[in-house]
Amino acid sequence: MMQKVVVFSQIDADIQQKLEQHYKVVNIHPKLGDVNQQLLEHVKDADALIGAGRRLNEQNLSTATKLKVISSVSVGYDNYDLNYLNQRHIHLAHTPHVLTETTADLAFTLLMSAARQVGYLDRWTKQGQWQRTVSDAQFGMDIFAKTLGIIGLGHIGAAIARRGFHGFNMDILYHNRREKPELAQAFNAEYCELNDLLRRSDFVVIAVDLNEDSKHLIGALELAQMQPHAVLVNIARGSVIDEQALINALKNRQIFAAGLDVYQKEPLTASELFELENVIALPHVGSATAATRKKMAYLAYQNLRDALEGLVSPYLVNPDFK
Ligand code: 8YV
Repeated sequence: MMQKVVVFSQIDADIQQKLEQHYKVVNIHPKLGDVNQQLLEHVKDADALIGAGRRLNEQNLSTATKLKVISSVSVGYDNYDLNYLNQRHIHLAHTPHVLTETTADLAFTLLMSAARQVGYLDRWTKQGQWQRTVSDAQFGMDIFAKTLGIIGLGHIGAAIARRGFHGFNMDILYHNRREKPELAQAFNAEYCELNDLLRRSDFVVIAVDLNEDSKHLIGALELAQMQPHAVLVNIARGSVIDEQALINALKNRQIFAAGLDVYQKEPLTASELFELENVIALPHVGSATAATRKKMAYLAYQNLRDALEGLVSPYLVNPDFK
């Protein structure tokens, strides 16, 4: 009997086709009604789930009787109740590495756009405001040879450091759960306590996983440490920042600008952040190039197949259900 796979978000068409060649496939879609109800119904006899961008926990997995694996098309896995999955002996797989460089590129896109007020100036120019030589209201911040502080020196953080060090001759500071001497040497990077990094950096990029330790890591007190010409970039998860504190800091010009790809609530159709000229706001597109999303989908498909064939993929978050 064919194993059953539930696809809980839109995935690459080629991968959808591969799944349908090997498994009985059911697609969840908001157009078909309440998604949690669809999940409770279709996971009952599902062997695997694949997708991204949806919280999966006891609320929508409690009816699963034979679920072996959730294969997430993402590197982050804060959407999943890992403790519950471990209790239920359900493997969780993710897609690290294939998206590292693409996401690091996006981080620098936000850094440079925020530094040079690209969003505001694009709107200003298109509105016909450019009627004389620009003035200090249109000036930006220099990037070359400035100080880049990276919070979270994982694979993506290291790729961002590489861009800053080799591409822009920047001084690299980093804050991380543990020091990384090999990376420190590669980029002449200095480990800092968080407040020290915030005080000394011209650019602060958040690249940490979201977990109990990093939730609201950046709040009003931390933002107050930053310099008024500093730029904050977040390509990690929105909840690493206290979003209201950020809005206040931007409104009060405590920092120069913010470049954001993630938000406490997603998707986000309205926010005070969107009314601020010193915010570049993107819709969680860190890994969103066609090539990278195809690589992620293919890796997620491989992870699913490995798990259903009883193989221990190196991309399991909980190989031993711990
Ligand atoms: C995903 C991401 O596309 O990989 C991650 O953790 O944040 C993105 O690359 C996103 O999670 C999908 O919702």
